[in-house]
Amino acid sequence: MTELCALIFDVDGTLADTERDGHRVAFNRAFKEAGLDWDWPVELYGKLLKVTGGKERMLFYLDQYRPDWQRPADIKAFIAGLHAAKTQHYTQLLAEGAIPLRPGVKRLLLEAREQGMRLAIATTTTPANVTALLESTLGQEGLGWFEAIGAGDIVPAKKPAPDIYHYVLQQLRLHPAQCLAFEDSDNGLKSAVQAGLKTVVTVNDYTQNQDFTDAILVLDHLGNGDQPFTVLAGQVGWTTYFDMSLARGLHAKK
Ligand code: XBP
Ligand code: MG
Repeated sequence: MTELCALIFDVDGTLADTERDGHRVAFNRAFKEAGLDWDWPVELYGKLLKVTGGKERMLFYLDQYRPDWQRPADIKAFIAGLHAAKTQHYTQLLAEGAIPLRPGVKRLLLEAREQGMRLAIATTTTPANVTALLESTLGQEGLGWFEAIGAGDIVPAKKPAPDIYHYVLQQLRLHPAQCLAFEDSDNGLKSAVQAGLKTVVTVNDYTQNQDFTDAILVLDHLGNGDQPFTVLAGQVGWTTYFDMSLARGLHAKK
């Protein structure tokens, strides 16, 4: 039987609930600062999340919701500048401690490290955002816990394409069968499953009604000893929180 060697985590929505109170707020600040009349309320942002990647999301917004907005000649450069400002606002928010890790994330990372499990990240978000989140929640050394970090534009096709997982697997020099992935969205799940990874989903407010048929387990969150998870799909036995023994059990399942 293939041994479980690594856990690969998505970032936004999985490690932390970053979208509503982090990315969305940062986008709106950047829009305001640039003198734009664009504004993304909580509900609209849920619809925009269909498109992964901040730059891609802004272009989608213009196409779908602001077709009459007069575009500058170099729209790509304009969006890139706006996105750089958004990243500044987002990393600032995180440095202020605005967004904590989701329940059970730090506990699982610590247990995995203790057992010599390799850790990696596969995300659509900008690398600076990953650094800001890990440093603000795990401290300066947090980034070093992850042996491979696949993020942002390092691959041309973002999730739901499997490219970012292919990249991370290559960095780790592991086969998909040796790893377990953690995601929170249908786009993320598609990406991981297409790369051949067994995937655990922890849902959030934006993703709870999406289709997670291909996940091996769907939970509300990873849980803790004093904060049991709710199983939305899949089998966990008597466990009330996600630990390495559950990870190994799921990985071994046919
Ligand atoms: C996350 C995203 C990201 C963030 C914004 O998707 O879609 O685009 O919302 O990040 P996933 P940037 O969790 O599936 O990786 O603005 O830095 O692109
Ligand atoms: Mg996500």
